[in-house]
Amino acid sequence: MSAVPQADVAGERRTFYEKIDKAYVTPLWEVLHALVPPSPRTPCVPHLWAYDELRPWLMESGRLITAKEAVRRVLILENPGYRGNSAVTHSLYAGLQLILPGEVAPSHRHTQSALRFIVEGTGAFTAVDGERVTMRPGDFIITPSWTWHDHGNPGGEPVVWLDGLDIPIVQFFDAQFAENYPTEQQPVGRTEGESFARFGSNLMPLDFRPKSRTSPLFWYPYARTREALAELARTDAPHAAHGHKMRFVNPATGGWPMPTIGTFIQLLPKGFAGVPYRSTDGACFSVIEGRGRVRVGGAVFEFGPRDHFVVPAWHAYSLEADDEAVLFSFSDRPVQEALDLWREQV
Ligand code: 1HN
Repeated sequence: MSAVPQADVAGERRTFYEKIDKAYVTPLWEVLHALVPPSPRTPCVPHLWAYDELRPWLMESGRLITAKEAVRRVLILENPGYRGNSAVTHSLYAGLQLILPGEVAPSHRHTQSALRFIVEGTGAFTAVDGERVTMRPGDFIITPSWTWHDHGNPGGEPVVWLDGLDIPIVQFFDAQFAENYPTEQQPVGRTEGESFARFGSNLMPLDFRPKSRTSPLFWYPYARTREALAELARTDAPHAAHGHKMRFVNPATGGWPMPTIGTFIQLLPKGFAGVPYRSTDGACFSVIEGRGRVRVGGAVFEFGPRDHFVVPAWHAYSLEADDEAVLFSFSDRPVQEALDLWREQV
């Protein structure tokens, strides 16, 4: 039995907290429940960005600023539950980048890893460490950490792609470095397709030894991806939640293309109605083909080609397709797996 009445205890505690607070000390028992919740808590919420709404704003940004002045002309897909943080999930960044005919996005490098998933238009290129690749819708391209990269559009139409970066992860570790290349465009030292010839045909040079965890293959063309999906769909029964889902691989290691970001492609057969699924890696999706809907957290988001949506960590979601649909997605799964944190529930 306490000799002190409860009201006084509350007052005494407050006085105590104020006293120690001045010395940057704070009691664990007031925050313990929030620090170690029984299941994942995220500030992020599910959301869908309809391309029909975003496209006019992308084109408007094209009139307001050049790619050169902007450095990168991007509209960030910012999670509605996590405004002001330039993040689509708690750990990842997403944005839609526009490059107009004749424009150049100047060369630079940074420790953040990036992916491009081409949404609209053909004829722009991205250059990675001296090799250019022409972007086509559905192509998945990586810009490994600390590689020089610039983009250009010598073609005749606007080109839009989804950028996915590990910015919040690198920020968390305070490990950001960046620098500009001395000239606007880096010199082209290799012919287009060299990396693909070396690493894109289930072959690699005999003495190749990976120097990093990032894939030496930086272009995963949609033509190949689509073929693989079609064959899988022809021969396999779909997974109850995912339909026909594959992960992109680093051909030199069998691991993920990048150490911080996992990337996926899935085909939902016409009429598919998936069972609910959740995992600890929240994901950002880009719709390539088909129409359907995603049910998540009591909401229903109808999707069609070029729409983007986010499913936060440990939010059960289910996918449905009216016609055959293809979805690209990316998440922080490689990081969680490396740290033995990743869990899923079907
Ligand atoms: C970046 O370098 C690119 O190279 C795109 O296209 C988006 C967002 C934040 C920081 C660097 C690019 C970026 C970025």
